[in-house]
Amino acid sequence: MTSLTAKDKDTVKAFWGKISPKAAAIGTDALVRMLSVYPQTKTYFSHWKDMSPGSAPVKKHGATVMAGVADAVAKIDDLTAGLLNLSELHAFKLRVDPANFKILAHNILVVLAISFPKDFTPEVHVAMDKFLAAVALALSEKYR
Ligand code: HNI
Repeated sequence: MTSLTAKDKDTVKAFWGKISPKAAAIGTDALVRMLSVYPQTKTYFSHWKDMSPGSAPVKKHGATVMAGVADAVAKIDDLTAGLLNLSELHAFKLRVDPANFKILAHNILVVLAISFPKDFTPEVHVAMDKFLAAVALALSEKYR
């Protein structure tokens, strides 16, 4: 994986600054897409009362996931250490197949592109793609 340059990091932080007020809605949309386009991901959420688009648990978890991404933006200089506890939780408690991190990262990227067509320049696209790939990799750390 190509690592984030100093310029990429600045681009991620600036773009995040713009979109963070809408983070919960972005997370919800990304989760809805993930569950619908990659239905195998639904197995992890079978304990929810309602997994349908716009349901309370989907909205709540959309906000939760994006709070995790916000935390990752803050820890962008050392994602492996910064996300170690979250990685441990997903690996040993939730037992999420790490292939799914890339799937959610892709869905977040799609929602960002759709929601912010003007701000989502090629430069932002590449920086966010690299950042989300780095987040997915950091979350996979405890599986090794
Ligand atoms: Ni994930 C819980 C962050 C990808 C399944 N997840 C969380 C929590 C955060 C979080 C934060 C709450 C932790 C806590 O309670 O302390 N998850 C993230 C991030 C990503 C991610 C930042 C990737 C960008 N999680 C995924 C994926 C799956 C997943 C891809 C499965 C397909 N996560 C879960 C499940 C829970 C969870 C399941 C518990 C939710 C619940 O309601 O029980």
